[in-house]
Amino acid sequence: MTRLLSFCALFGLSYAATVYREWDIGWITAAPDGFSRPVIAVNGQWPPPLLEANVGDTVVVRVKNSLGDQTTSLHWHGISQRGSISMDGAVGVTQCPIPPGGEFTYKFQVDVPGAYWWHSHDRGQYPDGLRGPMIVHDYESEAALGVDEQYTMTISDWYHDQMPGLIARYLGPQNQRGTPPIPQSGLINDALNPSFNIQPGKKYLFRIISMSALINHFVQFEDHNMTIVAVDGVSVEPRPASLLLLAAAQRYTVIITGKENPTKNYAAVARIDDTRFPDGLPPVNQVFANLNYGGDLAAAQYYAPPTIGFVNDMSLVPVDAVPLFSNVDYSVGMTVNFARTEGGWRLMGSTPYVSPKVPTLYTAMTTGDDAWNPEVYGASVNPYIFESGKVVEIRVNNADAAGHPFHLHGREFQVVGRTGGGPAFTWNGSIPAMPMRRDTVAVPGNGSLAIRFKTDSPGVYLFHCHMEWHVEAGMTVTIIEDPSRLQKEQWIPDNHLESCKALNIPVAGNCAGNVENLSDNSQCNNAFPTVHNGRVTVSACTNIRVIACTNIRIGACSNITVNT
Ligand SMILES: [Cu+2]
Repeated sequence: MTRLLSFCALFGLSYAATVYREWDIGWITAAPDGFSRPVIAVNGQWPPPLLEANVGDTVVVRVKNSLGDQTTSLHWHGISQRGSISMDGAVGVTQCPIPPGGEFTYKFQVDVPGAYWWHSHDRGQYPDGLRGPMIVHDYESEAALGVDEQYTMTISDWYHDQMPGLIARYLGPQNQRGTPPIPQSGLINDALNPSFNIQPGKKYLFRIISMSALINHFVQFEDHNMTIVAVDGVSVEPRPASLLLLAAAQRYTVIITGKENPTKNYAAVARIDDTRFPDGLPPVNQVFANLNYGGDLAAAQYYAPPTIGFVNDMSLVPVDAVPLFSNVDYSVGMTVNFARTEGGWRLMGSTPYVSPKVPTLYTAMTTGDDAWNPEVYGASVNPYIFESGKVVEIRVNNADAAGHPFHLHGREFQVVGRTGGGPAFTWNGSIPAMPMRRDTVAVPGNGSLAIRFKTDSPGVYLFHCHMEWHVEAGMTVTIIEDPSRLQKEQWIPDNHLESCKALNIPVAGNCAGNVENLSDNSQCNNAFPTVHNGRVTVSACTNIRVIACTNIRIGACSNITVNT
């Protein structure tokens, strides 16, 4: 037995490899929908590369920022970053921005197979093109699916203007209704009408990845049924489907089978969710991919799939059958809302998130036992500090009429409840015994959401809406897990600190860089002042309870109750 185990260990080791990339990030011109505009490319190429690795591999990406006029960063969406939280790529959270001319190395292990993506996590930058798919392969589980070929299918919205100007207008006082900019096009694989070759009777795995900044897409394969086999990075029991709804950053992995007797080439459509725009959607390029059977068959045409009847993701069951995380240790409530501020309109979590002067991870690493005190991080990052080995429940109450896709960095969570938003989203009140897990989930308009996860990896993790406009508007909170263990077990690479040095960003102390009086956060970047807008109730920090928690001190929000 021992000999067998040793052999297996050796055998397994021989497969773990290092995937090494050097990415020079800079501007080029591209016209994916026929309109030429500057886009952010990798090594002079746009669309940027697909990043592929095998489970267990170490990924090393050495970045050079050649943008000239902007800082940058790269986030690896859905990757756990266990033991490597400094590689998460979120500017102001786990790193300083990479300055123009700067270099920065990301190094992390990929431990769960599935469909992921990478994107800039700085200045609302990724809709300018700096995003791409990332696939972690596991040949054993892929072979078990019995597919003949694998395709990656990204879907996104696309703007003709660049983000810095769009963000300024969105957040500015002239945007009286807080309306996000409307994209000009949808894209599939960064084109209007790409093709996937299909042969009769063959089985194809499609990894469908939303890289949207705003738009939800309804996805349907004309006259072909899908079988869902994974949601985000979680394999699920096979589930037939004819229609999917993907919000920004969500992924579905599906299997389709080529028709035995195709009578034409068929469309794989990604319909922009116009139901979100009650005043109507301005003309946009709706996109479809060509399921190409070849020969003399008629070309595929766009058609509008229905907007009802999409799969309720809560009905999916993870293959690993992880049971409900019971015995909740921390129960946290957050309200999502519109609020008017002096600078214009913003959306808020408990308060609108404002990036601190010191990246929150660096504060957690350098403030000793005070790293358990929320005051050290400042109210404007909405800090929640949890011990390891606990079960956390987050309840999101959405007072806004529109839905929002919430993403938790670093781990998948169980979706245990959801209400509102119409029949497809109705939750009957019972908690599933084996809840669906994913890393990005939509809370419906005027609805609510409850998720649970285990704190099993010390680090600093954002929880935020993945509509990039709402990130810029502050719909973000920060989760800090066990800073004491973090200080003992992890470190910040020197090349990361070089970026801070070049930009004169402090790397130690509280949110203001104060290393002497850690609880003095008066010099930290402050929360946006809010004004009641007359439409919805602004309720910062309501409904927050922290229970069964022994060594937490609350200072950031005045009306949190703590039951020890
Ligand atoms: Cu949002």
